[in-house]
Amino acid sequence: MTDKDLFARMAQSIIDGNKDDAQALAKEAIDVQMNLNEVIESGYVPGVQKVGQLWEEGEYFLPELITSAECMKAAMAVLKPELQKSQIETPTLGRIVIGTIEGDIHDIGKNLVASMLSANGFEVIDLGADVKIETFLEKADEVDADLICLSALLTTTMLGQKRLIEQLEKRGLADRFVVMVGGAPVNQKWADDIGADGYAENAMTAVRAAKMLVNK
Ligand code: B12
Repeated sequence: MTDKDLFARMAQSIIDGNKDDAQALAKEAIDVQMNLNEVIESGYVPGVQKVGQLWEEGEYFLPELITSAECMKAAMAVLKPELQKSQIETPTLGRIVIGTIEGDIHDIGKNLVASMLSANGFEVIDLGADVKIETFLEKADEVDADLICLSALLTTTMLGQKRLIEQLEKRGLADRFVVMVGGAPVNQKWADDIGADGYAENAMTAVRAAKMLVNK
């Protein structure tokens, strides 16, 4: 079976909501030593994207969405320990506090970004989803974070990214913390408009952007 066939089956396992298949395919990818970053981005993520499309077209409803999200998490649970193993054994590149903004429970994309950052040598403190602005600020202060990463999947919670940056400015902390934003409705223009230091479209580019931002 080619990599392309395997990617297609991974995507299908998410679309079908078949947790056993999703995990079995992840194990197979590890056994045959595939590039796991590629497995996530080209195998499983297209599956979640297709589910999003089916939901938008009215073909899928909330239960299917939830089942697919659980499948994605199940596959990631298999892949994550392997990703960690390949983590570069060098001193940390920087300390990152990451989470999804308050009012938003979407965490698949945020988890992917957190896993990739961690696998690429950053120390990642993941606050989870539905995180209050105050919690981000307290944690960033407590661990002396180099970078705060904010995920938002809803147009309403994007505003929380803006509010956090406003709070940093209000408290005279804008120069102390670097902020990177992301999430499906977020783009470079939004990042510029709200004064974020960085933006990345996906987990791979987030690693590149984070490296640049902490070296600034
Ligand atoms: C799965 C899903 C759910 C699951 C979430 C499960 C989970 N644990 O995350 C469930 C079923 C729970 C859910 C619930 C809801 N959802 Co929903 N959901 C989705 C769906 C289909 C996929 C999202 C996803 O996981 N994508 C795959 C990941 C890999 O992509 P991603 O999240 O974009 O992340 C990538 C990048 O954006 C980036 N990234 C992400 N975060 C960050 C952070 C940083 C710092 C950086 C640099 C990059 C970055 O990198 C990631 C990896 O490549 C989207 C549709 C879509 N097309 O996006 C709707 C969608 C986001 N949901 C939507 C809605 C409306 C809801 C609900 C309000 C539905 C309801 N009526 O109850 C609730 C929200 C509840 C809440 N308060 O949060 C809307 C949002 C509309 C809007 N404009 O605001 C969407 C767009 C669907 C639609 N078209 O209507 N949802």
